[in-house]
Amino acid sequence: MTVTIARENAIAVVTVDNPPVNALSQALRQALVEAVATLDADAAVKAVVLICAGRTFIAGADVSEFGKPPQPPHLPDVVAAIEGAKKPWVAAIHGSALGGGLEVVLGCAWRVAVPSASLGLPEVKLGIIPGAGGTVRLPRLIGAAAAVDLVTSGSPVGAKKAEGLGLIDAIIDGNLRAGAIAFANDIAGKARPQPISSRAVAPVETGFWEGAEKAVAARAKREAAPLRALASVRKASETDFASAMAFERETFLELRGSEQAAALRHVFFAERAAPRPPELAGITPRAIRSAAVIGGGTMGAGIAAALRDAGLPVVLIERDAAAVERGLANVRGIYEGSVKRGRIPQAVADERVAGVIGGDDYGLLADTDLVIEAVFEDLAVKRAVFERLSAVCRPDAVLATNTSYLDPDAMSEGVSHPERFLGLHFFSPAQIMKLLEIVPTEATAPEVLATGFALARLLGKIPVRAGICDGFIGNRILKVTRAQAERLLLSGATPAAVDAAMRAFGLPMGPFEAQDLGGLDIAAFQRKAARERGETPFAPVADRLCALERYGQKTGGGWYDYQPGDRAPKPSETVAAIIAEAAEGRAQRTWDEAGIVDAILLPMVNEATRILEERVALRAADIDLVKIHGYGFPRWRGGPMHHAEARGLSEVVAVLDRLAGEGLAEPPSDGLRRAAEAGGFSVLAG
Ligand code: T1G
Repeated sequence: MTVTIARENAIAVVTVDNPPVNALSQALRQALVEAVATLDADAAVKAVVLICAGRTFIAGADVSEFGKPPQPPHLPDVVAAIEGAKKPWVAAIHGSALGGGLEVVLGCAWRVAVPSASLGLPEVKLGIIPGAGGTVRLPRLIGAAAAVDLVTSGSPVGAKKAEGLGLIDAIIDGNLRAGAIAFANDIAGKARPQPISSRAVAPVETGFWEGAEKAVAARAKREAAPLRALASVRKASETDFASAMAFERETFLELRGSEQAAALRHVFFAERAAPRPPELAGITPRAIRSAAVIGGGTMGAGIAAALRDAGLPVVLIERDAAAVERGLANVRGIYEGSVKRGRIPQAVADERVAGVIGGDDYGLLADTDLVIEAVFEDLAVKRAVFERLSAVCRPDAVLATNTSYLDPDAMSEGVSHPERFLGLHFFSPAQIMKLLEIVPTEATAPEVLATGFALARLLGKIPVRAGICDGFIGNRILKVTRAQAERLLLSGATPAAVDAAMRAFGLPMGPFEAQDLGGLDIAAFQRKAARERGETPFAPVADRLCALERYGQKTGGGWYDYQPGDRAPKPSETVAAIIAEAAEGRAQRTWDEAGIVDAILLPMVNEATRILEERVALRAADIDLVKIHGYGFPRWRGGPMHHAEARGLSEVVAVLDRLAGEGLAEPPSDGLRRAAEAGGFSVLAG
């Protein structure tokens, strides 16, 4: 890390260089305080430009320091030193000024940025609030309403919007350093603006805070930080600067040590590790300039939209003209929905739809870089598709299957140049769900695997490397969860009680509601295939429901009954009778919420540990990402594996042993026992 001071006549340029994102490490904080003292003592310096080397301005406090006691100089003191400097400091922003980076900017007398810059206070996404004056100076500079939006959403604003808010003073076109020096020369002779800390917050209209609290609570749901951030902005608007700073700091330090902050930090680092499997270090991916999707159903259309949203031209192939038209209609439907929800303007939707060419001629793919198959989940059908692709696509074209359950190794047998084949398992709706399970076969070349990860980055998805097994990572765990949920029904729980408990835990919906939404027939199809393989999937009630063609919402009934046109689940007497019959002779017990969550969550962790031991997943944190980004597991709990470690794996083993003793769960795996002895899952990772 370096902080260098250069002189451009009367202007001093302080350049911060702390790769990769100029995070405010203790050493950098110290160097900034020293730079203030040095330049205050230099009479020839009339103004100071603060600029950063590398790809971005200061991206915030150093998150890797969060688990340790804060070291002086603390960031509020650094910001105060800059604000109190004898010479006016000009922040010159490129890339992102985030968190503590924006707080440093607020300590400067002036602020300029390039057009592509962004500024934000993302702390709430880490389960904390700004801790160096962000909630106190920001409302003093841009008003309470704009400050509330920035602080409680954690979302950055672009330079143009920032200028409109008064968050920056000017946008610098062209070279930032030269532009900022020119700006500094200009202001050097002018009266210095009143320090933000000594300004008052413009009054808000009656009822503003009550309205803001309602809106933030609705958006934050169970996450604590957004409402605490709102309280800090309100305090800053209603009290003096020093009292508000003390309130903010106290709140920041309290949240910094919270379970939610630890969980969100875990996810932050997990999301940055997953896209970099060690085996791909130094491997260059193949270029992806064009793509095609085979199959225009829900998944195929969703994948086509995800590719279009990333700017790729797309060919959508179906078996005949009518099917092509249906596929294109599915793509149009996706974009019409986005326009209706206000996600994108009509013109953007039109442009994206226009970028999808439909056809039933595989010859259209002669020069396509990437082809993703999303046809019916049948090995023979898929093999036929890849035989046709092998005959027309370039030998270096990457061919991928979106299969959820079939074996990509078996599928690759019909593929020419099998090194260019892999699994890319999208989650529905593919244009929205962030998770992409990337499944190499034994033959997949490293640069082709790297191409899968490069595609994920291009699509803005979270990639997780998955080994081959039935259901890879996510769906393999889902099968265990569904079987476990039925075990609870046969021992006295009801679908409504199980769903309510899992929703109270933080899931978007419980296992039975979810099946009714997605359809019970899909899993029934998988169980049929499993039974043909000689397996014995446990689903006594689901089997009965499917025999009655109770597939869920789409048939007016599944685990619940539904009134026509009403998606609200109603407890079903038919289902209760089937459960009672299936439970005949089984021990019954009462279930409270905590007991239900244990009986669902801990077997999930147990199966995830087996997945880790079998190297189907590279690391426990990857499994957390699969559950969070593929199945809605609450991010603020960090994922099942983080949650289990935070609870204590020895306790997890003890509870599972107890449930197993009652025949309500599989006993803990050897791996889980080893991880419990070692105090964490890292003992199992490769
Ligand atoms: N601290 C430490 N390391 C960080 C970091 C940070 N704040 N941000 C990123 N990294 C690392 C990351 O782990 C990765 O490391 C590399 O930089 C590239 O990251 C007092 C308390 C800035 C938009 O929340 O949003 O300030 O894996 O892959 O896609 O009030 O990183 O390469 O070894 O994400 O170009 C507030 C978090 C902190 C910003 C760049 N700041 N970072 O995205 O690269 S709390 C944040 C980001 C705070 C104050 C409070 C993004 C980015 P490695 P990357 P990117």
